[in-house]
Amino acid sequence: MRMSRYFLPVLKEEPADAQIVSHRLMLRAGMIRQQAAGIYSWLPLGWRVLKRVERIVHEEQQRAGHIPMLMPTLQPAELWKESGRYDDYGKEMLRVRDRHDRDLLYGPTNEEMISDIFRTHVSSYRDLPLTLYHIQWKFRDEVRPRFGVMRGREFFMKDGYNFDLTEEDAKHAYNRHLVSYLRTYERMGLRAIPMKAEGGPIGGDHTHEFLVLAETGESAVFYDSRVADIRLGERTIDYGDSEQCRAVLEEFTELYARTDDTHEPAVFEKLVPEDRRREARGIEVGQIFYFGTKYSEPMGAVVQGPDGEQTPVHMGSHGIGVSRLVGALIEANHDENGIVWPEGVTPFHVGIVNLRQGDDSCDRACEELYAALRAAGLDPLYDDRDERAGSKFATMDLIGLPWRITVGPRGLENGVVELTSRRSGQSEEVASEEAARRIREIYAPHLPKDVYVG
Ligand code: 5CA
Repeated sequence: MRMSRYFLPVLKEEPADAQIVSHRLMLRAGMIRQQAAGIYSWLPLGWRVLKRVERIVHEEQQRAGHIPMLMPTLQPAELWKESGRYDDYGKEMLRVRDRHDRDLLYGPTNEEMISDIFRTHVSSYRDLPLTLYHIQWKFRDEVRPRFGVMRGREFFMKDGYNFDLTEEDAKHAYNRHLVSYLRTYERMGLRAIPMKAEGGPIGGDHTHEFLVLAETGESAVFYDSRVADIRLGERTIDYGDSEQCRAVLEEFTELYARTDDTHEPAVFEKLVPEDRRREARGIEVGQIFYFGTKYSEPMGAVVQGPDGEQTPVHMGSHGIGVSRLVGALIEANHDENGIVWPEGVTPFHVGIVNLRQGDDSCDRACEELYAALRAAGLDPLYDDRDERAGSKFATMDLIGLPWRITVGPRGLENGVVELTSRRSGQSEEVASEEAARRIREIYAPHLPKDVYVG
């Protein structure tokens, strides 16, 4: 993309009404525009990050064997009356009436609808196990939408639903989701800690939330400091192997880590040595639930078991806050000059700054670099505007691309360009081809995997 042709409405001034850094930076970097309380347009730069996050979620879900689909945002009220949640959900649910006086609602989640799809099309245990998911906009009429996309009213969420014959199979699905979530967050360069939590309106007491530690987080968390050091890393996991998945769950959940909903001070003090006790704040970026037959029973999601008996399926649901993650990523990755994107989610892979637009050799070198990077399947953002160097650098720093290549007349005389890391601030002078090679190498592990992602 050429900056001169792009739509990047960066703000010069600090937005007055944004309380936390991610919200401020998303507004300043021209990523979002608020349209109503808790409802946002995703401007081109924000949309790119949202799509990168979404893609990683898709890839990791499909790697775990989960099947993508898409359900609508509007749902008929009848389905929710069957489960009893139409009344329970209260004011958080946005209710709509159509021209035929039929009651609809803007879906806050999809347990009912997926159970309806399941009961219509699945009748035998031979079709299990089955896990379906989608990534779709949700609406919850939050009392206090705040912090930009962190607590929106309309937000983008991945929600997945497993259907299993037995509790044991459903627990495997639960553990498999935990592993796939760990991988998902790690690929984004985030450390999210699974913590014992509460079921809330979704239900079930077998549930974990995934929390990214951040001072601005809305949840109070209590944990053993050692839990923050565990990584999944590059180990190979066979998602079909229930023992392997269970072992990962145990490794990540045996140490004390709880949100304030489940925190027990006496247990905390008993289990965790004083020097390892941590009290902090966190952003909830996902939650997994096992709730047995809570929805399948009232909604008739039953299959014929091996013994010929009709039996309600065991279910769980699993959510990732895709739009919230964009804010959480910025909370975890910024400095005083702006955002610092991890390579896995950056909106563009590298910025090219032309220090003397209109100079033949500078223009030519930039064009060659731009073409070479694009030919390698990368997305460079080329600042080809006729602006001062200082202003170009400030914009690049604000929008946070992890790498910048600066092309100027003096360097070119010596056959070099400057390659700068946004995170460390360190620069190196290298030949232009070498800069392109390095960028290709850095991004090789981050390029889209060979999975269908709609
Ligand atoms: N049905 C279950 C699992 S699919 C469910 O809805 N879970 S949830 O309520 O925990 O939501 C899943 C994730 O969506 C949360 O972990 C959080 O990251 C995100 N989320 C929830 N509410 C909001 C909101 N108001 N704004 C932004 N993200 C949200």
